[in-house]
Amino acid sequence: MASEYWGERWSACEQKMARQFMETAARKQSLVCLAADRRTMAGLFELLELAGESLAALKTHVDLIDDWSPAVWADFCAAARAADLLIFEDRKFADIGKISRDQMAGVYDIRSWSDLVTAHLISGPDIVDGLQAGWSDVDREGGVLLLAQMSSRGNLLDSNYTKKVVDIGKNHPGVFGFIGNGSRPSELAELRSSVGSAKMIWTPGVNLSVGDGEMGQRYGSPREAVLSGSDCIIVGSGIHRAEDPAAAAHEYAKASWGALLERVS
Ligand code: S5P
Repeated sequence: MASEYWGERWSACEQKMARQFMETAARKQSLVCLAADRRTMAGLFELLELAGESLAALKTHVDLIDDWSPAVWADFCAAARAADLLIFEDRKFADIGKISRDQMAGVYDIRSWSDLVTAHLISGPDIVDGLQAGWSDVDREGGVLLLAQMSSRGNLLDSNYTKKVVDIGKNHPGVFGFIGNGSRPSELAELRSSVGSAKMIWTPGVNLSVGDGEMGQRYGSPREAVLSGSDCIIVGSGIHRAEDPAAAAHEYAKASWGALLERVS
């Protein structure tokens, strides 16, 4: 069933986790990854409860939660899994390989519950091996999303840097895919053409109200992002700050799924 919706992405992208994401997305008719940027555990549980059925994945920033504890976090991750969601910790690792491996452990023990993490490739390709070693240390598997572009204004990830990240990442089995900038559909389309079909591109900087956000964030339309080659829209404040997060999540699901059907048709 997922194969008919995803077209060439399904046939080219054989990684287990990518297939799992595409199947969940097809079942829920949504390409939405919620950026669950709330600062209390109660706020996170509430979001999951309200928006869960419209989501295809869940993105966390574990270090911004004021009342974090390992036990409550374990319950939260269990609730996310019960809602059939991959858990994506947006840690944006950037250190040398062996330190990144150790940073997967520590207080938050990211390796034990994350399916996906983000990393910058600024320190070189060993960071991917370090993160993969982190998951192996606890007999788990995971995938790395490399930041190839960013949505924030004035960022230093120019097209030359993007190209180098893609060249290294696209043939690395530990790389699940790339973060592309949803606020600039033309840049996203260029990214897709250099990545090819075999890796995911996930996209922050999308909102149903296009334009500038807070502190340099920029937004483009979810539909255009998907038509330009994005496989997943990462939506934060568009959902968690909406008056009715459930209705907002549903709107983003509809827009993103409709765009996938349009892209594949
Ligand atoms: O370039 C980026 C990369 C990421 S992962 N720009 C981003 O905004 N993000 C993340 O996406 C950011 O950390 C936040 O969690 C989310 C966007 O949130 P929003 O409220 O602006 O939709």
